[in-house]
Amino acid sequence: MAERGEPGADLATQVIRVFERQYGEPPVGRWAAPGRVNLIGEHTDYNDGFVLPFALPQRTVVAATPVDEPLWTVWSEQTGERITFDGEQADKPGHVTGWGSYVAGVVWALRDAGHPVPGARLAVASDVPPGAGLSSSAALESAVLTALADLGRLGLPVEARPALAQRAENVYAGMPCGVMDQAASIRCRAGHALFLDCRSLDLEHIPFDPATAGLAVLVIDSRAPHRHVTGEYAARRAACESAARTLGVPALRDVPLDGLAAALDRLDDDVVRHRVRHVVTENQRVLETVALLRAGDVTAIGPLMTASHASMRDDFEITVPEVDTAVAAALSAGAYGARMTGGGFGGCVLALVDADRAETVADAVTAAYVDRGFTPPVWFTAAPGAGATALS
Ligand code: GAF
Repeated sequence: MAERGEPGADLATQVIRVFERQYGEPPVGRWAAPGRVNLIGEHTDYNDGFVLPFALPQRTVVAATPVDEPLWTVWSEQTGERITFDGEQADKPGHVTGWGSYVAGVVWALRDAGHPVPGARLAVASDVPPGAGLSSSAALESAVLTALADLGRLGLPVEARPALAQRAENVYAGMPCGVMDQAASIRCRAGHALFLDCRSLDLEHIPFDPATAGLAVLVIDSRAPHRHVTGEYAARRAACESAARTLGVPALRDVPLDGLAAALDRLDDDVVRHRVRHVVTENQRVLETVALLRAGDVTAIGPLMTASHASMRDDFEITVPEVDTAVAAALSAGAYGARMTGGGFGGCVLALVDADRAETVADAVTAAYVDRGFTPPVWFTAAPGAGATALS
């Protein structure tokens, strides 16, 4: 299996050259925001529940300079495209499409909230792989939001930023995601996982440094083709919201674990019962994972990760054969726990392993892929990195 190259290395320098090539002068500043993995707590965010992501070293870097009119020009080094939109176009959700919708969406969300967003020239470079479930869109939104907030001296509190970036994605780009990815990209701290209550947006930085315990988090990109992701995601969200209405609670977060059996009895659709069981048990697994990490017992979170995967596979039905194969092979090769991370239907698998066995476990996953005739996966090990920031 191929190992990905060293992330993040010289993107910050590269983006200056890219900006100069596009606009003929150096940028006023540079800002960066990371992709993320979620250690545990999947599809709990839009149910007002708990999540535990950490930021990746891979990040999106934006170089920018303000201009005097409400006009945004954006070059993407990844796609080799340049887009331009004005205030009127930014004010029409859906007008700018593709990757540009995440940029225009941020401008829209800021303007809609009454902020005097400056026009700007921007250049974007990123090593967050797109389509791998590592939140490349949230990294782009968060980097652009951080850049525009600084350029316009908007005085935007960091606590308010994730919800604005989420609105960009929900309303402008049309993806009904929760707040986890934007919160992770903006608020994570190096060496920590982010324990977030998605209802109150209260958060706690939980120390999480697998390397000091001789461990590693292996991130395996399943390379499964993403199919119908937005539609399936929206369907899961709708099922959860309708179940909450039937149960007479504001959100599934309000169904306690010891009230789960009674709640399930009140639902007459078997599929919906499975969805509810996933969310309620997953919230509990997040709380138990946090308790174990607070106690410094990192390997003990393995079984919770594996139980989370089983719940996503059997109850929430968001896994695909590639990720199930990767999880099973990683566990057989000695991982303490393994699970798919992110929205599902492909994306990445996390495996908690002894650091000196990372390659062996990755090789075992490759062998299982070869047996099944799947496209070979790509892997890297990830230590928790920092959230969005200005670069000096
Ligand atoms: C995607 C979404 F964008 C998040 O909000 C979250 O719901 C996640 O899927 C599943 O936990 O990444």
